[in-house]
Amino acid sequence: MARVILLTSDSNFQDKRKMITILAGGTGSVKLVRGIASQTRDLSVISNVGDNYWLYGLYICPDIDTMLYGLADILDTEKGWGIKKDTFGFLRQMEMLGEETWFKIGDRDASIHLMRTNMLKNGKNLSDITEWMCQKFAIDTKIIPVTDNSVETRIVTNKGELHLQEFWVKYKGQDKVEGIKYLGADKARANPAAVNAIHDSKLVIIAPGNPLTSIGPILSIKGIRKELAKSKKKVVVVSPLIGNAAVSGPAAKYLEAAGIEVSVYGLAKMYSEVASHMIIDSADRLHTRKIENLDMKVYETKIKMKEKKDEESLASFIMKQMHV
Ligand code: FO1
Repeated sequence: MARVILLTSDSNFQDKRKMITILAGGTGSVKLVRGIASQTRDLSVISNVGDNYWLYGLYICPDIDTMLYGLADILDTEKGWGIKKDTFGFLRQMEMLGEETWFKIGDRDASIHLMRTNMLKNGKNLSDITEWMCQKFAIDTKIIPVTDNSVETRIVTNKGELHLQEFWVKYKGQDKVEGIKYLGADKARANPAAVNAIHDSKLVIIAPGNPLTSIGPILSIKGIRKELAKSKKKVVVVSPLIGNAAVSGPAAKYLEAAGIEVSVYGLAKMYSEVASHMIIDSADRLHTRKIENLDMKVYETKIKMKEKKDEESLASFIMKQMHV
């Protein structure tokens, strides 16, 4: 009897039976994405766009770029953003020309923003540009901006409202946070590729990104939230908290301002509409029973990813528990 062997060399080939989608933004997310990417090629990443920022006429997409650099293994892992060993000649020149230089754009990093901005001006959308960048960096993982429309994360402080980058980088997160807004989210159209990725995946992971400034803007888009709620049974959240502190970054400050309890239980309540499983740190096991009462299945493990081997072992743990 003849045997048919299907061979494919198409790097875009994806086996939908095993496809994994990760909702991501920021440094914590990149570590987990790298871990999962080390085990499968059938991976899509839906990226936050809320912290995108226009500066010197350049369109900067920090979460997309951090993901690109992380997967291409050129990320400056000390800082958690930018390209390792980048130089800053461009920025020094901008300073000499009298511009503000609080946002540290490296020379190689600048070329990405420049290309992106030119491509936007030539009529391409952010999804096409990001796909092109993935090809240039020879990345198998699909990076999908959650929307091609503008959604801007604004931090409401006691001194007024600021773009996230201004609040966190320019003013070093000093002011009292009174709230968070996702400007444009109500009108933004969910990227159809993102909705399809959620629909087609066997497993959807909400990465351990900042719940309100990395994941929040993604969930603020109606089409995404609706698809996740429908797919809830295959959605797992990875906690970005251990105890009442974030593994990294200002998550606790934003959660407090939004009136959300800073604990894995507070997060579980926040995510319970769109997820049915949660990975928490073993140190938080006291909350397990309460989270299970929200009809969520809980898995305890070590969630801190200091080294590559931690990224890979957390990824294996998730895939094993979720039967992928
Ligand atoms: N974060 C900083 O704390 N300081 C910076 O000067 C800075 C520059 C920067 C340049 C490009 C880029 O893609 C990211 C950059 N970030 C910087 C990180 C960024 O502000 C945030 O961490 C993310 O937006 C949150 O995900």
